[in-house]
Amino acid sequence: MNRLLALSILALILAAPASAASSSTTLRISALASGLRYSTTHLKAAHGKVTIVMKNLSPLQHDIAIKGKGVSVKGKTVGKGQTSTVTVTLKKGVYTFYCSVDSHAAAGMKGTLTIT
Ligand SMILES: [Cu+2]
Repeated sequence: MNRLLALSILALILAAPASAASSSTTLRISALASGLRYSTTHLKAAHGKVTIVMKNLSPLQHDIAIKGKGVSVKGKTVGKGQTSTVTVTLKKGVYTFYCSVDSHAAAGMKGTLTIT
C-alpha cells in the first residue's frame, strides 16, 4: 500500500470519533389550533445539527423559521394537519424560532431557542 494512502486512511480513522460526537437533535412543536401560538415558547438543544418539526393544528397557514447569530432559515408554509421542518447546524447561543407568515411572530408566534 502506498504510504500516502495509508496515512489518509489513518487520518480518517482518527477523525471519525470527532464527527460522531457532534450532536443531532430533533425538536417537535405544534402551531395551536386557535390563537397565533406555538405549543411552547422555549426550546433547548445541544449545539450541532438541530431540526424543528412543526405540526400545524390551526386552520391558518404557518411555518417554522430560525434566526439569530447570522443564521436565517425557514421551513415551508403549510396548512392544517401538515408539518413544516427546518434543519440547521447551530453553535452555542440564543436564537429565535418564529413563524414568518404575515405578522404572526409579532402577534406571539415566536420563542427562544437556546443552544448549549
Ligand atoms: Cu403563523
